[in-house]
Amino acid sequence: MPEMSKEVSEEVLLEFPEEHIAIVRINRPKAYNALNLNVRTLIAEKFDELKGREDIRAVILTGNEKSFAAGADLKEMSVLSAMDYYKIHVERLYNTFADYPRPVIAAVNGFALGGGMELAMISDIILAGKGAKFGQPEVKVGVMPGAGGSQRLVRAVGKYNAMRLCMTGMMIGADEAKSMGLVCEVLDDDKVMDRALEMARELAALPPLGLEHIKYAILHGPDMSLESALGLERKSMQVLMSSKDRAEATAAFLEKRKGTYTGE
Ligand code: CO8
Repeated sequence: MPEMSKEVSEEVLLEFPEEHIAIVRINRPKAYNALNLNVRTLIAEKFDELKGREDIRAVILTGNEKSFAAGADLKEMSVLSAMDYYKIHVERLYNTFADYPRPVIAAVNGFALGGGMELAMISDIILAGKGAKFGQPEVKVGVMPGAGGSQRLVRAVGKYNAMRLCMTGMMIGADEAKSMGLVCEVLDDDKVMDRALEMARELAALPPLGLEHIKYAILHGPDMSLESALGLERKSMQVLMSSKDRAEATAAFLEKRKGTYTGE
């Protein structure tokens, strides 16, 4: 990896606003949070760090008010040969985030384009400001989505919407993205982070093991046969039945009190 100056190393910030919650914030405002190699590497590093933090139960991935991330850094990419690009192994960086087992909320304001939309789609829940713009414009620079943009998108919104977005490279607004099932909630632009924190708080108060198993089953089940996926679901349910958190959650319900969970 190249040497990183302090300024460069702060292109992605890891914040802990309150107990059990982390924010991964893309911080490259001069380039609309375009994803250069440093930003991609730092996002992977932050999620790697969070994997070792059992106390963190929900993560918010966000950018700034103008841009979540405007895609790959086109200036940096323009000088890469195919072999340079291959050797970067972008998929390894994205996989470090995709493998993160606990809930991730993408809080999107402004542009989520190309690699930026791909990052949002690796998240589990997408919240967007009214002014957010989504798109997979790779075709306009002679390539195609290369970090899950075509594959996660078709699984999220179906063939025809995925074809329309990837083939035309058009941008769509938050309401349209919600109507096709990509965005979960559309909020006033200045309320996106408040809502993301509120949701993260709700998630952080739930049994973490249950959330991990739900995430795994929903991510992996659809690529299996229905019978295998139902088996995966059933086995996960059986594991959860033997967890301390299940006993505590049931007792809390019966005793009309709030449960406290350890993830065991
Ligand atoms: N990469 C590098 N710099 C960027 C990027 C980007 N993706 N997006 C914006 N910037 C920079 C601009 O170069 C400009 O910098 P400067 O002030 O130094 O000239 C600054 O941000 C402001 O940008 P604009 O002046 O263009 O601002 P506007 O408000 O007019 O427009 C947009 C904002 C709509 C976000 C516009 O900047 C835009 O369309 N950006 C590019 C979006 C895009 O196509 N992203 C890439 C998608 S492709 C991908 O992610 C993977 C494939 C990459 C393959 C590359 C092969 C060469």
